[in-house]
Amino acid sequence: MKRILVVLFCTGLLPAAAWAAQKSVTLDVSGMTCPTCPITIKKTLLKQLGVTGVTVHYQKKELVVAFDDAKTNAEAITKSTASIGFPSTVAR
Ligand SMILES: [Cu+2]
Repeated sequence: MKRILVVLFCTGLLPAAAWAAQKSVTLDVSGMTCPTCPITIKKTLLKQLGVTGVTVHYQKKELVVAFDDAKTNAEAITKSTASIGFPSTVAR
């Protein structure tokens, strides 16, 4: 009986793992006022679980954040930038 439960548990998890995908989100960060701001933001985000890459477009005050959607999401990323003083919104 125990064995059957384990098998069900494992097969239940497999599809989620297989579908975990790299996604990216573009964020407007109007608070980036000098060239060192993005460096701070980038450092913080790259320490966050699931974030795999950060590209900064300082001129446009935009960040493109690549992440693993099984581990994090756009909301967690915007919260993270806000926690260090850079509120951000998802760009449309
Ligand atoms: Cu700055």
